[in-house]
Amino acid sequence: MREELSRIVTQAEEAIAGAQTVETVEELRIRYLGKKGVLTRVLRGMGSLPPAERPLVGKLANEIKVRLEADLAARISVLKEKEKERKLAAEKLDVTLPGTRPFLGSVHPLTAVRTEIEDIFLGLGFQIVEGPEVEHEYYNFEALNFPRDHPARDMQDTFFVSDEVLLRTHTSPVQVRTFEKTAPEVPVKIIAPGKVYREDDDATHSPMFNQIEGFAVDTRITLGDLKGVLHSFVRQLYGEKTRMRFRASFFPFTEPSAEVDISCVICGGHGCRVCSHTGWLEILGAGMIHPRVLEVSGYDTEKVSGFAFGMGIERIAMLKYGVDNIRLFFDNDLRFLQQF
Ligand code: 2NL
Repeated sequence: MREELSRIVTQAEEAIAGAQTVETVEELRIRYLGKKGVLTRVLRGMGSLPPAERPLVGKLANEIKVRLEADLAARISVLKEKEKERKLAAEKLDVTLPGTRPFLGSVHPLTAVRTEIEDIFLGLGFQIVEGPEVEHEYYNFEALNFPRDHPARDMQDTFFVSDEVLLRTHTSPVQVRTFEKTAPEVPVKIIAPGKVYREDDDATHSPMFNQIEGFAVDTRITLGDLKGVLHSFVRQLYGEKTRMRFRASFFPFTEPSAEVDISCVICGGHGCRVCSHTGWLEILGAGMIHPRVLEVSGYDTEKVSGFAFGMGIERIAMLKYGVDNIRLFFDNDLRFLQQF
């Protein structure tokens, strides 16, 4: 019986040492030490031993039990340790490896230019106001002193939604709406950026484009204020050396009206292809707000006057970045957009 027991110990210890998982160790515990296990089965045969040997074998069996239990526990802790190391190895991370570069978008050139223009006018004390793109004819034309038979009102130039509803052709309606709300309070200094729509489509005209208009109404606003504000604007946008000139022009909503040129940003005024060898580039239109426009909106033109100006953001961006086709801004070709 002693021999049998020692064979069992050798067998069990071999099996425990070879166990690769905690589950296998638990199975071995049941196989050798369980109620129906190998050791129990052997001890059941103790009855056939001479009574003098029984306590010795009993003591031996108990020692084996303690020994195997220690073996099992030791094996489990070795396996758990190994498992921990395996997990750590799997989680190993080389923080010095170069990362995968994330795909970053960029600001659209029109948005960049719009933001730049907005920031300049915010710095000059203007507030930004937005308004609807679908407008009533009254705000787009009537309140702005467009005669009933003005060609701009024609279906060929304006997208009509219904008889009296249209897609705004400029952002001036935003200003008229602001006048209505604030008149006769002064001062008001507002810029209105946003999309406008005209039946126009070629390399420099798109049926949808972005405009920024601005105006100031106060007591004693003069053409000098307009020139000062615009000169400050063009120098901030294009550089301190930029020169500016006013050419007499006509808009139904301003009197007097002017087209504003700057010295060519490409050749500095010497003459080149971009400025058609004139040295000048037209960048905006402006004027003193027509008294009728102010009166319609509730201002007393004996007491207040105002200036207004408007520019196309695409045109400014085309000159700034040397882009010769307006459609490039709307095609969303990444080869174009990634250059900004
Ligand atoms: C241009 C010219 C201009 C205005 C816009 C304006 C607005 C009101 C009253 C008077 Cl509510 N004027 N806006 C004035 C002069 C010129 O835009 O060439 N835009 C692209």
